[in-house]
Amino acid sequence: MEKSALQKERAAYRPKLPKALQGAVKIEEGTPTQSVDNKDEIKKLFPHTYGMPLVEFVKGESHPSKRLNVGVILSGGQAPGGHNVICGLVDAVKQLHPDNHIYGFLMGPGGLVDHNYMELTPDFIGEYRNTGGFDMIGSGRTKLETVEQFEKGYEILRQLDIQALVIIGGDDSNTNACVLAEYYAEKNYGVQVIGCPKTIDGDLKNDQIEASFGFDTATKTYCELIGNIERDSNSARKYWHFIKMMGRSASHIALECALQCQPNICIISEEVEAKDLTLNEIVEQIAEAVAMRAADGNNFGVVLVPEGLIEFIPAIGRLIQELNDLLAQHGAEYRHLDDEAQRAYILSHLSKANAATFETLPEGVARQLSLDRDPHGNVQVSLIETERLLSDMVEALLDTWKKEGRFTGHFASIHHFLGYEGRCACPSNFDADYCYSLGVSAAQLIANGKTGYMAVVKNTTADTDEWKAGGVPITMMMNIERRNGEMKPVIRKALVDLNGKPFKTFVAQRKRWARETAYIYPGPIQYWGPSSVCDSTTKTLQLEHE
Ligand code: FBP
Repeated sequence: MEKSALQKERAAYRPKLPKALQGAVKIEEGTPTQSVDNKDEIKKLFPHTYGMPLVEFVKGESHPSKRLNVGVILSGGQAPGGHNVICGLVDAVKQLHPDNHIYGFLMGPGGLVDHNYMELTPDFIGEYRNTGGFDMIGSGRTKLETVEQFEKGYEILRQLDIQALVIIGGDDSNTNACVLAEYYAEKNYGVQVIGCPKTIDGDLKNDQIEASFGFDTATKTYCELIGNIERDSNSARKYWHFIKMMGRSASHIALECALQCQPNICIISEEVEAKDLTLNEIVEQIAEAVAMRAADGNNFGVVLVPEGLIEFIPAIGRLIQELNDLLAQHGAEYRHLDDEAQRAYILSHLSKANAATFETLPEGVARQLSLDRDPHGNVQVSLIETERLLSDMVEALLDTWKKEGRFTGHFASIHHFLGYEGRCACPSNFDADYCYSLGVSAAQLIANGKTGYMAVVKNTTADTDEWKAGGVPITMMMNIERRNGEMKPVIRKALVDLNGKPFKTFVAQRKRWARETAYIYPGPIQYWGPSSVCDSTTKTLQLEHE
């Protein structure tokens, strides 16, 4: 692999570990836990993995460890730092016993089912230390959910004499990790399953998980680009930039970038839902800011739009719910019809109110909502051009206002989508350290015989030395939700908390940002230099832990 100068220097970086993980480790167990909701149902569904205690690692004495082999899977969307989780895992598992072997299943959970794997030797992983991407073993979105898949997986785990499997994924993948842990425990197969909290979206967090890895680096990457766009906009003074931000349902990424860059407008989907705003009301709010700035002679600006917005507009949300059920029950009947026939089929099967909403949507958006889902049943919001939809509607409204004499300025828009360009960035110091620590924690959970746990590292706003590592039972984070027309046990997704400090800090300033040009230019991620720059955490994390 040919390497850039940065890659060569970065390879030498030694991730910092919490004190408790720096030498021999012992485990401290807390009291039994309960799920966040639907306690009786979750307990019934997970009899072997429900109610286990929280665990924390503290300094201990070294004991000889029994030999074991470990498998690892990268699941779902890429997030900076995944390679470091694997490096931490491999280093720690090899330290437990030099004859231990670690196998990576290729291209996501599908690699386990289809028996595609490779051994991860120290030499091989050495090439990937502190690098972004998931290309070490690839990733995929195959959903592990059927007994046939679990049994196919078990075949290869037995063949390779693997006693523990680590699944590095988001909320859906960790939910499936827990189902798999329960199944293997029920069958007494002697295979432990451990999860690791990954996703740039930042929505896998709760009282036990402070942040999902990748959020720090991805948002820093986006902030550099937003800052550059803001400066361009303030230099040319002729464009309104509409920037769609990745992040699936939650608006954590958009909010973090707003806190760092102070754009003129940032829409928060969770607020749109809470205030029951319509698409027209959102458009009107943006147009008002455009008109207000134009009155000051500022015919330019920057708008951040979370990619999940469309699902949170209550009328569209209700439509999606009904379309999900329709797709689950009758998808096969209309999936292969031509566009026109499909539209007619859907319209004739929807309730009156939802059919009316469906009819108002541009054809491409309507098609996206009615058909394509990822394997976990999520609407593929990254593919919907919400930023264009909004700017077109703003333009139309401003045209009307112009005729009425209410708008005298000039409006020209440019569109961007910031998503994929942040998912494989070279991990920030925070993510490099955090991920390596998660990998070592996963190894320690395995060494201590745990299954159905997610590796966690807490106290992450303190110095790395003071971070606390341990594990949280996955069932503790679960509740029952409707998915693909069925009630299912799932990890509760963390949306932006409208009573939380990050949102409140944003609300306290947004009026000023809309009117003035209060941009901040964060610049690129720094890997060396003053700690205030290269070791800083996200604003979200800082505000949540103040
Ligand atoms: P995960 O939840 O798997 O981490 O995925 C994150 C994400 O980047 C979302 O923000 C985005 O909506 C989605 O993946 C895009 O999916 P794909 O990579 O399949 O296009």
